[in-house]
Amino acid sequence: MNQMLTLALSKGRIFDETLPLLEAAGIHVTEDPEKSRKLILPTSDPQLRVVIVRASDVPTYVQYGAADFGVAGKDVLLEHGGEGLYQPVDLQIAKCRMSVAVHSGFDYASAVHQGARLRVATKYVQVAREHFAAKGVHVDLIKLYGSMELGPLVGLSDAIVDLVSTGSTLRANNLVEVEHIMEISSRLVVNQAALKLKREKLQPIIDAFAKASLREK
Ligand code: PRT
Ligand code: MG
Repeated sequence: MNQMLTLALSKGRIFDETLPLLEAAGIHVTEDPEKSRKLILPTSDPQLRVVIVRASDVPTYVQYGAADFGVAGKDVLLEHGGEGLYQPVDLQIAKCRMSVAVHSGFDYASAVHQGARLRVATKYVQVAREHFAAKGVHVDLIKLYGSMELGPLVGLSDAIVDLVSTGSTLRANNLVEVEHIMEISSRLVVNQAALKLKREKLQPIIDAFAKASLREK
């Protein structure tokens, strides 16, 4: 039986922080995606290859079985919906938080208190919609695909919902965090059919990732 496995990763922090987990499973990725233009990378295990995709596309590749498993941020999974995905392990990598931020001169608390309708720019419309609905704050959501931080600076929006790790991007742009929505980390996601059909090959890797990720906590 063919037990070839395909792992979907995005370049950058997810790739970098998944490498030690792969190492813990005895797997080395032999090429650096930052240097290579290849989209399919071989590994030291002839039965495992890595495909490099956009972070927000990882759940889609795994959902359709084009990749058997992958690593995706909770932010990405909440927007995707997680349909068809088994999420066995919180890998505790690529950690950050999702927050509401405004221009330092904007009085968010009193705008909310007065029941003002707020314009909020974000890539995370599902999470933002639920967050403000739960608070009873009326918002017009403006979907962006990047550089949310610019929104309040040029009058596109009153607030943004974005990921924050060190806070230096907010500080550099004179923005302040006014609400903390949730903690974010990356999860292992597995195609449900692959888990059944390729369990013999997949389970030891899932177990090694779970064990190694305990050390990240
Ligand atoms: O960059 P690209 O548009 O290709 O895609 P992406 O942004 O979805 O991918 P990538 O690789 O940047 O992020 C992958 C995952 O890493 C995200 O889905 C998150 O789960 C996680 N992660 C962890 C982060 C951050 N930390 C983070 N700081 N993703 C993005 N950021 C950005 C944030 O959006 C903001 O612009 O970094 C900036 C803030 O960083 P600080 O350190 O200045 O606060
Ligand atoms: Mg990015």
